[in-house]
Amino acid sequence: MEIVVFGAGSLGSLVGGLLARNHDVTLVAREAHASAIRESGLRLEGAVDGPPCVSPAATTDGTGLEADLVVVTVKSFDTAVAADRLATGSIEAVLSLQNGMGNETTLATQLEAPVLAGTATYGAILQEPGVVECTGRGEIVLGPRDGGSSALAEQVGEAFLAAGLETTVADDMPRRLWEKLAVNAGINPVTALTATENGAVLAEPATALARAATRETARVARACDVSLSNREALAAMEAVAEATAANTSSMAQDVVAEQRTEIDAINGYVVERAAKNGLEVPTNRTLTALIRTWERGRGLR
Ligand code: KPL
Repeated sequence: MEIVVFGAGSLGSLVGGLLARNHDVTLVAREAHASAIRESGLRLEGAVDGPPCVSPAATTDGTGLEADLVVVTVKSFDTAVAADRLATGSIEAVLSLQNGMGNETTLATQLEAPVLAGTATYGAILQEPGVVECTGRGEIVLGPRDGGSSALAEQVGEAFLAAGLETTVADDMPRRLWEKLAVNAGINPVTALTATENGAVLAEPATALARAATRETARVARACDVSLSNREALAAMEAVAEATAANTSSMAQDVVAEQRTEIDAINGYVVERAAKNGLEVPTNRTLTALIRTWERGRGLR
């Protein structure tokens, strides 16, 4: 398959690097990362099996691309721009592997190709341009964005499995996306605000805060007709925090790098949907306000 990974930061570089062992992969990345890959290839470190060096193509220009599959891994606030660029090319299928809600709808509105939804709990860090480290083996779940099954989802799932990525093809992606949102709503802002690793949310005092954010998210999911109990959401959040205990969440990485976070598409989305359904979500509201205040203080919004 000809595969483009659009937004090759940490997760995109890990996924793209592994897929490059069996497929013709192009990474759309920032200038320094793209030129390091063009010069010396991409080095895969940490919890990955197989040869450590791969040679995908790398570019900074996301326009006019041709691909059988585009894996979109940009931050949620860049999805509309990514979709605009992708619309100038020729693409057979798209998979969103992003945090937060609303990404698939943005892509599907602007592109003619079928859009699959996906979630990922792999831990990855871009150590330096041209070097990505897998800091924790997680799972990728993907499937049609409205639920159900499709031959395309099966084909993409097989390619991911063959690349050594733990992958499940699911027929209930709307529910899976809410479950992942509940995981991220609990882990990401709490670890970002306290400069801790994911495992911190398993112990007091952070656990009460993370659990409250996750429970509120499950309640909003149910108000949106998605069957997600508090118990299921909490079990998912705790399982991810345990499996990735030593990892730094993407939002904590953003804060360290003084970059804009995905708060709007995670806790901000929960607050928005709660308001539409007449629900109070005080913990998500507080976490959203704190992260937005931090972003404003650094001129990031
Ligand atoms: O998705 C993640 C993130 O960091 O954004 C988790 C699952 C919390 C893994 O770190």
